Amino acid sequence: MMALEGIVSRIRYYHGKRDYVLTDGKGEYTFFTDTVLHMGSCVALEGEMAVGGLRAEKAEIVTGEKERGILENVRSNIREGTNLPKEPALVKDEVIRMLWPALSATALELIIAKRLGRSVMLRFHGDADGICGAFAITSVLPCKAFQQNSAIYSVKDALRDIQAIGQESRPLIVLLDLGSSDGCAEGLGLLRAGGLDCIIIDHHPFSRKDDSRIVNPFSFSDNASKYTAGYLACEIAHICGLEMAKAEALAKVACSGDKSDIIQNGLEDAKKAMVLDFLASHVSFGNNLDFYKKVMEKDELFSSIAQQADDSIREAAGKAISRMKKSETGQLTIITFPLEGIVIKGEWPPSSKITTRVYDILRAESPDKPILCIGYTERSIILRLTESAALLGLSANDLAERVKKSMADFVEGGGGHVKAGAVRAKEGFAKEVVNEIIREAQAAASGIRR
Ligand SMILES: [Mn+2]
Repeated sequence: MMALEGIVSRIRYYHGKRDYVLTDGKGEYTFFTDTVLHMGSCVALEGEMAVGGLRAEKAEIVTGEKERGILENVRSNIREGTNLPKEPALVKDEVIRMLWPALSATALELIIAKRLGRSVMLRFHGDADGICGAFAITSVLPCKAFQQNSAIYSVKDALRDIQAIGQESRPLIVLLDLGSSDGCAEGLGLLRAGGLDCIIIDHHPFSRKDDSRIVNPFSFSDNASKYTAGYLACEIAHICGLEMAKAEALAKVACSGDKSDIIQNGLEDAKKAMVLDFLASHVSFGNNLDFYKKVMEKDELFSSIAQQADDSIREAAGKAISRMKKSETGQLTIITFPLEGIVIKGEWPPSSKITTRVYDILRAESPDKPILCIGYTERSIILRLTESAALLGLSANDLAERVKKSMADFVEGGGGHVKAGAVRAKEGFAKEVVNEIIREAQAAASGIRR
């Protein structure tokens, strides 16, 4: 007689019959029983070894205290049997070293989830960063993956997900490139109340720093948006076994998409990111990962989509240039243009891409000129400035921070880097905020001359 305790981690159906795989965290055992069991069931088996596996005479479903004990045992067996790398592979700076315990703990959770056959749902943000991260995670963990274009995980989202996988085996939800900002607290609270476990991999500013389920570089730095969620997911997937070359290739595109230089990325990465952003803005929800993958693999399709995406940016940039206003303060040239009517919210091309294109054109015309370029819609204001404008002491991030303070009633958020930034204004107040940014920039530029 042989006895085994563990979790049903696989069920195989054939010819109207089924057999099971049980894991105790050390090994996996095929067994047969007449008792009907489900994925994730915690069971105690007794039986004899037979051809192909254990013939269980007794298969008892264990619940309550004993179940918790067995589950903890299985988890600790997996933990002990798993060799995790000792340090990050893609980025090794101080912030990522501080984030490393959270990154490897998350990777371990995913490894355990896979071994236990947990029912995992991945919700990824619908842009190049989120999609690349989703490619990485789904390559190491089978999950149902869905695109989400809002960065806020709402009560509605939570209810939908509870309904979708709440009844399945030890459900786990992974939110990627969304979910940590304060506006998500209610939705997440509901998920947890519904018994759904949730892991969040994100790089948006957040305040719930005591929440151990949130992996977010803002825990350790205020200048953390450059550690993109897609990059973090690649680092995690690499711990879970994704090959270094694949992890790095995906992380480059993710970073390119979010204008981050933590990993060096080039023109090819930018092109891939553009195609993913373009696709994601046309296919707004559902499981599109397979489709995206196909496009990336088919050269001809990829090139023609890249061409189309690029053409529409060029066309929109042309329209923006025809509306351009120019002002000069000392050495600094400030260019502004409204994007109203050129940009349609949620559609291609977005205001950031158009503004960048106008900026690229202006910079190509006069490479050494200090230029601040501002494109704006009713709510969003995009800032780009040239290297020589930065040398005058200007910073897009500073400008954003200043109006956040001086126009607190009209500005919802903003930030960025030295040469690129964005500000979100309350509906209808973008023009006022743009004027204030211009005044700040002029003051900064003339301050330097004095
Ligand atoms: Mn992102």
